[in-house]
Amino acid sequence: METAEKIELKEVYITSDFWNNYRELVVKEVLPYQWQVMNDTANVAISADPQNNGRDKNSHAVANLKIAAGEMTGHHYGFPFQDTDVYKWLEAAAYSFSYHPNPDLQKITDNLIELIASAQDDDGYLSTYFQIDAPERKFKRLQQSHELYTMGHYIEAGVAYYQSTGNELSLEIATRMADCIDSNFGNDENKISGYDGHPEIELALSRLYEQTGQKKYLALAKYFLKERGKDPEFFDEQDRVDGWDNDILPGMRDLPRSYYQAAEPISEQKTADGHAVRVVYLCTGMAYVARFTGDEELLAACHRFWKDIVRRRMYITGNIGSTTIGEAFTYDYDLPNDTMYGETCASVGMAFFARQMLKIEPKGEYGDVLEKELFNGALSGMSLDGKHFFYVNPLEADPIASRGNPGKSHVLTHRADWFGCACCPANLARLITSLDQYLYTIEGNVILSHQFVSNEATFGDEVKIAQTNNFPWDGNIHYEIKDERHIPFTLGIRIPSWSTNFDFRENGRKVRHPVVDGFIYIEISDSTTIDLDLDMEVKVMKASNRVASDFGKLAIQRGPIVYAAEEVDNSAPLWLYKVTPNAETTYKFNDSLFNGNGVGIIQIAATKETLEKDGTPLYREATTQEENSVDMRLIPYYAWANRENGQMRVWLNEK
Ligand code: FUB
Ligand code: ZN
Repeated sequence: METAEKIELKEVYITSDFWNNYRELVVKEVLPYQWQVMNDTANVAISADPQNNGRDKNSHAVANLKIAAGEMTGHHYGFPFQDTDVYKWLEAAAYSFSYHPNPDLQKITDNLIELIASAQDDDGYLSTYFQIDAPERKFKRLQQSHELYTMGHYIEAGVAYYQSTGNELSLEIATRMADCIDSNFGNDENKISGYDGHPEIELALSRLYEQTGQKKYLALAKYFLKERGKDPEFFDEQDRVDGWDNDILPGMRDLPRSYYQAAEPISEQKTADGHAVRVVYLCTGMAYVARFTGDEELLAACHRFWKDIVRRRMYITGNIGSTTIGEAFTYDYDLPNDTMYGETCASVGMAFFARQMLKIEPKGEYGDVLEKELFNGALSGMSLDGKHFFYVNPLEADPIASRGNPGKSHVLTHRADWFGCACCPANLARLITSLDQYLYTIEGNVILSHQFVSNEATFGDEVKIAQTNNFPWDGNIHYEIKDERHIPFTLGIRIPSWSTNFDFRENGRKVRHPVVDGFIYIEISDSTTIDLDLDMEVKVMKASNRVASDFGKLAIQRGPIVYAAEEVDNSAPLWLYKVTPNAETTYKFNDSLFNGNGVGIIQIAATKETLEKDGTPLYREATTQEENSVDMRLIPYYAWANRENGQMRVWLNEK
C-alpha cells in the first residue's frame, strides 16, 4: 500500500442556500451600504444608537484617511479607532472576492489600498486620530489609544487582501506597520515595554507571520502576550506622563485593570474577566501563538479561559458579556437576560477563538460553539435586509423597558442604521464572507469536517469532498468523497452535542462508529458516500440551576438554532406564558416568512394567565390563577426584530 502524503486544503466553495443568501446579501447590500456610510453619503441617523456618545455624523472614517493622506483638510472625527471600520470592511470585501468576483468593487478596494498607503507615515505608523490631531501623543497613552488595535485590524485586512487579490501594496503596508511597531515595542532600552489596552495586534501579527514566514512578527506577538499584566502599573505610568486627566476616551481610566486583562500576567489570570471582546481577541492571539510556538503556558491559558467562558459565562445563544458596564464579563453563572450585553463583536471573536482552538486540537466542543455563534449569537447582529444591525443582543427585550429603565437603555428592540461606535457591522460581515475558512482543518492524514454547511472542497488536486444538506432546517447530511490518489486517509465528522441520536451510513450500509471527543472517524480508501442523519427533534432546554436568571425557565432549541417568542406572534406580555418540559411541539418550515427567506417555525403548547386590570392591588395573597391553553409561535432567535417592534423572549417561564 502507498504511504500517506500530506493533505492540503486547496479550495472550499460554499453551496449552502442558507449561507449563500447571507454571503450574497453581504456583497449586494452590506458592503455597498457600509461603503456609503463610511463615506458619509448614506444619510443615516445614529441618534437612535443609545451609545452614540453624543456623536451626530454617521462615520467620517474614509475622510479621516483622506485628511491623514493630505487629500483633504480638517480634523479627525469619531473614535480613535474609527479607521478600523474601514479595515474590517476591506477585509470582508477581500474574502467576498473568493466567491463573488466583483471588478467594480475591486476598483474601489484597490483605490482604498492606495489611499491607506498615502495615509501611512514614512516609518510605517498609521492611526489617523494621532496623525491628524495628536501627533505628539503617539504610543503615549496605550490604555486608551487603540493604536495597535487599529493597526492590527489593518494588518488582518492587508493579509486577507493580498491573499485574495495578490495586491502587493496591501501586504507591504501591513509589514511596514508591523516593523514600525517592532521598532517601538520591546524590552530593549529606548523601546516601550508595554502593550495595547485592546488586544488584537497579537492575532494580527500571527496572521502576518503565517503569511510571510517572518519570525520577528511571531516573536512580537508573543512578546505582547507575555508582557501583558507583567507591570500592572504600566498604563497608569503612561497616563501620568501624558497628563493624568488628559484622557482620549474619558471614563476609560476609571475602569479596573482587569477590564484590559492587565491586572496580572496572563499565566496568572484564572478567569475570563473584563471587556468581552478584548478577552476573546486576546484568546485568539494566544491560540495562534501557542500553536505556532508550542508555548505551554499560553495553551493552558487558552484552555482555562475557554472552559470559564463556555461552561460558566456564555448564553445559550453563544452571546457573551453579562453587563453593559465595561461591555464585560461579570462572575460565573451571572447571565441576566434583559440587562445583558452580548455584543455582536464578542460572538464574532468567540468564533475566531473556536476556529483557532480547532486548529490546535480536534475537539467537537469547539465546533459546537462555533456553530452556536454562527446560527445564533453572531448572526442576530444583522437584519435580513443587511442594512440594520444589533450591537447588543439581549435574550429578553421589551421596548417599554428599554425606553423607561435607564439600566436597560442600551438594549435596542430594533436594529440600528449605524452606530457611533460601529465596530460590529463589518466584523460580522467579515465572518460571513470568510465562512469557507471555518469548515475544515487537517491533522496529518485526517481531514476534519466541522460544520454542516453544504460545500465542495478540494484537497491537493485529487481529493474532493462534497457535502450537501438543507441544514439548519433538515438534519440529513450527505457527503460524496472522491480520492483519485487512492491513498487511504481518515475523515473526521463532528457530531454536534445537541444530536444525542444520529444515524450513519457508509456507501448505503449502516455503520456504528464511536464518538471520540465529539467526532466520528471514518477510514476512506476509495470513493465513498456518507449519509449522516442528525437528531432534529425540538428540544426543551434548561440551564444549570446555578444560573439564577434562568431558574424556572425553559428555552426551545432545534438543531443548533435557539428559538425566541416575539410579541408580533404572541400577544403581550410574554412573561404570562408558561410551558412544560414535555409540552407538545410542532416544527414546520415556512417559506414565505421574512420576505421569502423562509425559516423553520416551532409551535409549542403553553398556558397563559389573563393580564390583570390596571389598578388591581400591586400585592395580595397568592392564589392559583386561572390560565388559558394557548399555542405559542417561536421563530429562530437570529431572525427576531425583523418585523414589528415588540417584546421578545428566549427563556419562557416553566409551569
Ligand atoms: O474598543 C474598540 C471596540 O469598540 C471594542 O472591541 C468594542 O467592544 C467597542 O467597545
Ligand atoms: Zn462591536
